[in-house]
Amino acid sequence: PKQVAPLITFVLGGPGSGKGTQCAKIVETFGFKHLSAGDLLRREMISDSEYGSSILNTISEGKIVPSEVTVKLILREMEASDNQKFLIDGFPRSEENRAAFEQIVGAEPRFVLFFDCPEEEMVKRVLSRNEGRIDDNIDTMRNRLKVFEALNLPVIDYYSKKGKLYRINAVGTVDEIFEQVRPVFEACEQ
Ligand code: UP5
Ligand code: MG
Repeated sequence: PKQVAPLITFVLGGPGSGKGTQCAKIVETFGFKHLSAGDLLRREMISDSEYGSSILNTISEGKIVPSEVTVKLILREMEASDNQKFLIDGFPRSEENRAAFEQIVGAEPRFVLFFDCPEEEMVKRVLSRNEGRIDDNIDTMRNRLKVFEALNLPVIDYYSKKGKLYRINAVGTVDEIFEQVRPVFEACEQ
C-alpha cells in the first residue's frame, strides 16, 4: 500500500549501547532509511558549514548540539529520500530536541526502541572501539553518560508513558539482541 505519512522510528540508548549496529541489521531486514543524528553532525562538522567548529566543541564535551541544527540536518535527509520508513538513531536526546522535532517536522514516531545497557558495558565498548572518534575517551565518555541520564532518560520515560516504547536488553551478541528487535518490526509490517 502507498504510504502517505512517513513511518518514523526513534532508536535510543546510551553511548555505545549498540544503536548503530542494530540499525544496520534493521535496514538489511526491513528496508528502512537509517539516519544517525551523530553521523549527520560529524559529517556537517568536517564540511565547510558555519556550524562546524561549534559542533566539534559540543561533541568533544559530550554535550547536545542545539536542536535547530540537528533537526535541520535530519529534515534535509528525510526530504531527499524516496524511502518513507526512517530509523532516526541517537535522537531526540532531550525533551527540547523532541519538542523541536515535533514542531519543525510536524510528525511523531510510530514507536521508539530503547537499547538498555549497563554503564560498565557501554564504557567497555566505547573505549575498545577504534574509529578515531573525538568523543571516545574516558573523560568525554563520563560526560556522555551523565548527559544521557539527565536529558535522554526523560525522553525515554515520556515515550514509555505514551505506550510507544520497546525496551531491548542490549547485553548479548549482536544476533541475540536483533532477535528481540525483529518482532517489533514484524508487527508493524502487518
Ligand atoms: N558493539 C555493538 N553491539 C555489541 C554487542 N552486542 N556486543 C559487543 N559489542 C557490541 O556500538 C558501539 C561499539 O560496541 C562498537 O564498537 C560495536 O561494534 C560494539 P554502536 O553500535 O556504535 O553503538 P551506538 O549506540 O551507536 O554508540 P555511539 O557511540 O554511536 O552512541 P552515542 O549516542 O554516544 O553517539 P552518537 O553518534 O549518537 O552521538 C555522538 C555525539 O553527537 C553526542 O554525544 C552529542 O555530543 C552529539 N549529538 C547531538 O548533540 N545531538 C544528536 O541528536 C545526536 C548526537
Ligand atoms: Mg552510533
